Amino acid sequence: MATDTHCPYCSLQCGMRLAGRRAPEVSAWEEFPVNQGALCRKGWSAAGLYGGRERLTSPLVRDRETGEWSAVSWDDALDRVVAGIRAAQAAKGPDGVAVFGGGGLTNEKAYALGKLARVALGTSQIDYNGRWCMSSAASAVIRSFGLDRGLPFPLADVEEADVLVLVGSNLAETMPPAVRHLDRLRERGGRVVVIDPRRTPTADRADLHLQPVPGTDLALALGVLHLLVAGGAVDEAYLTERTTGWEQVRDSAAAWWPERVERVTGIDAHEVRALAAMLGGSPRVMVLTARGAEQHATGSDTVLSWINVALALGMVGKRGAGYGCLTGQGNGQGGREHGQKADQLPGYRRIDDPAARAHVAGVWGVDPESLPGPGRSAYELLDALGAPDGPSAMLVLGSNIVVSAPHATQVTQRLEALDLLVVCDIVMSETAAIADVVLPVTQWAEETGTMTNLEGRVVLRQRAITPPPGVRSDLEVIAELAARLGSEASFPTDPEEVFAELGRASEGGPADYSAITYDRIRAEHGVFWGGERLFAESFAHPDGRARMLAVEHRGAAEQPCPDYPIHLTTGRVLAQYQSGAQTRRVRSLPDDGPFVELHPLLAGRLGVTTGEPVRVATRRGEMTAPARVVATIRPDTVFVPFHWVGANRLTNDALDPASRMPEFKVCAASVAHA
Ligand SMILES: Nc1nc2c(c(=O)[nH]1)N[C@H]1C(S)=C(S)[C@@H](COP(=O)(O)OP(=O)(O)OC[C@H]3O[C@@H](n4cnc5c(=O)[nH]c(N)nc54)[C@H](O)[C@@H]3O)O[C@H]1N2
Ligand SMILES: Nc1nc2c(c(=O)[nH]1)N[C@H]1C(S)=C(S)[C@@H](COP(=O)(O)OP(=O)(O)OC[C@H]3O[C@@H](n4cnc5c(=O)[nH]c(N)nc54)[C@H](O)[C@@H]3O)O[C@H]1N2
Ligand code: SF4
Ligand SMILES: [Mo]
Repeated sequence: MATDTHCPYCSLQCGMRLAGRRAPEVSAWEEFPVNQGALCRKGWSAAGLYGGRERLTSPLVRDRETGEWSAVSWDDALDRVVAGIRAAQAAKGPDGVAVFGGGGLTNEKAYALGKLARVALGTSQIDYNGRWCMSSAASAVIRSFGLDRGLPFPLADVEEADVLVLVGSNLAETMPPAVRHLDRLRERGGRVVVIDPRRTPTADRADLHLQPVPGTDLALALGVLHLLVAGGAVDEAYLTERTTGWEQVRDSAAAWWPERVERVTGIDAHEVRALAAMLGGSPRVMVLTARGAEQHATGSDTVLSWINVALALGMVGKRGAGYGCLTGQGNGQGGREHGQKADQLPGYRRIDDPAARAHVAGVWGVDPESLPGPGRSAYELLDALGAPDGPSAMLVLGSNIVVSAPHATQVTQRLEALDLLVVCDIVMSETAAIADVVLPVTQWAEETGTMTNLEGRVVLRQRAITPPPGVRSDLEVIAELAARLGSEASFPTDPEEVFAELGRASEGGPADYSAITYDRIRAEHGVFWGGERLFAESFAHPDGRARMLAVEHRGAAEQPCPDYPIHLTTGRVLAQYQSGAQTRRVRSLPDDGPFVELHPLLAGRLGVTTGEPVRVATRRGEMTAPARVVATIRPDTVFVPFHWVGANRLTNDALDPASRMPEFKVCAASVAHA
């Protein structure tokens, strides 16, 4: 018998069927609407996650002097964790212990983790890797629309657009089954625009590909807006009826004539004009941003600038048009709604809102006064570890920080400065490898729980196979820790029970799950929170209007200079996922290690050819990897994938002031033949 479930990886959460009791066999689940049976090669090979030998099946503790690991019982491991937490809190108060979560965790886990932090540990110091993913888009849409749901419409609406603008998305490699929507749109006569410093497989499918200098998307948006105003293409009636702030936004674009845009972005003025003409003349324009536009110290302003373009055209709320952010991690959406974020309580409530505190404290059966306030954001939290006023113990669930954090060498030193690092994982990730205690947990096909996909559709991953002996679920680990810490609040371990509690805690909040049940999800192929389409009639601000906010181009935090003359950008390849902790262990996926993508002109200057070692250095560190010489990248830019240790030794930890997103997508580098 086969079980209907979803892929262990990205935010498309493709439906799949699993059969086989010991090791799962993946087959298509044609009826699930988002992917209609299609999977990318990571999905097809997901059964390889059971690569046996590398799976952790016993709690492990590491001797700090010898570095040796020994297997211990769960009781001993948990006692050691609780003793370490107590010591940290005795020395530093409740905030002496930190919690770091992940956007790949189910809603139930994210919720339980936030509750563990606020109730059982009493710490404000919790945040998660979603801060490095879509936080810039989230902060922008909360300010402009008043509510954050990645796509405020089903993904298939893409097919109805006349022009689709993808700003910094390589979805042909990052969510391949979504490509069919692009193909259908073009079959209908619609056009696709891709804005990316590289001509990616996604850009190969575009009618117009603009290749900006990394970090200049905001200037391009201002230039487009300038031309829309000049050409009389803005929708004045919509702006009057549905928005506030248009005059300031219009004025902010006044000085962005195409030749100035060309100087800043490196995109020919005639291409800027072509884009504006295409947008101004189309009844349905849809703008989608992804990490290329967002992972910058100016990421949230960049998203605002593209939202302003969509609003000026009167598109937001119109079917087959508008603005959306393509989330990334499996539960990138739900993971940011239920309280593992430093400033947040379940239901996307704010932790500094007295009414929200009272409601959630009521569900948890605790005094609202006992709940801590907002804590540090992900990078700031990691940067404070081991500092006099920072946490000295940390619990990690669902992130491989050593590989994926910016300025990773420094972050790794901070992790090593902790008195206690505890990692719950499936495998010995690079972060687990420097922990004091590693707790082996169940994964994906071995457990049940909900995920919220990129469209805000809550889906159900169902247990299909029996976990190996020796592992426990994250929910069980959280509950055990809470009990040992003497918490009086209840921590259920049955996912459906946790989901029902999450529903009550989220009730009345911006992301209200109270009407969603496992049975409804099964019956309806997922349930959208807030409804299928948002903003058709009004926005989520009290006056129902969208806020247009004027933003200025600032550019990358680190500009090229004689010592570091090249732009470095980072991102993904199709066959690997994130820090690679999971996919590098799937034997049927290619694991060729990192590479440096560079243009023939640059390669010629350096005297390197494909396969030869290239050294890339920035103010923070260096790495060497084989060259991949391709004509598809800007000659002033190099690209390194971050699925292996290396890329993040180089990246800049400059943060966006609103979202606290690090600038993963651009810094200044020197490149040489190694
Ligand atoms: N294969 C695979 N798929 C994945 C993942 C994975 O690790 N592997 N991870 C998932 C997750 S968590 C996420 S967040 C998504 C990410 O999905 P995407 O955002 O599509 O992926 P990235 O490769 O990070 O970045 C997209 C593109 O941004 C471009 N870019 C770099 N700098 C700039 C810039 O300044 N401006 C513009 N306009 N573009 C720029 C890069 O060249 C790259 O092609 O993918 C999800 N899907
Ligand atoms: N240079 C550069 N760096 C980046 C990016 C970039 O574009 N460039 N992108 C950023 C983005 S968008 C993201 S999302 C991050 C992602 O980077 P990470 O936060 O490192 O994410 P993963 O590699 O998915 O790590 C998940 C870890 O949790 C484990 N795990 C999986 N499922 C579970 C579970 O259910 N429970 C527990 N306890 N563990 C589990 C996995 O084995 C793995 O070790 O990287 C960021 N870093
Ligand atoms: S696109 Fe994403 S969810 Fe779908 S099979 Fe690939 S990794 Fe899995
Ligand atoms: Mo992400």
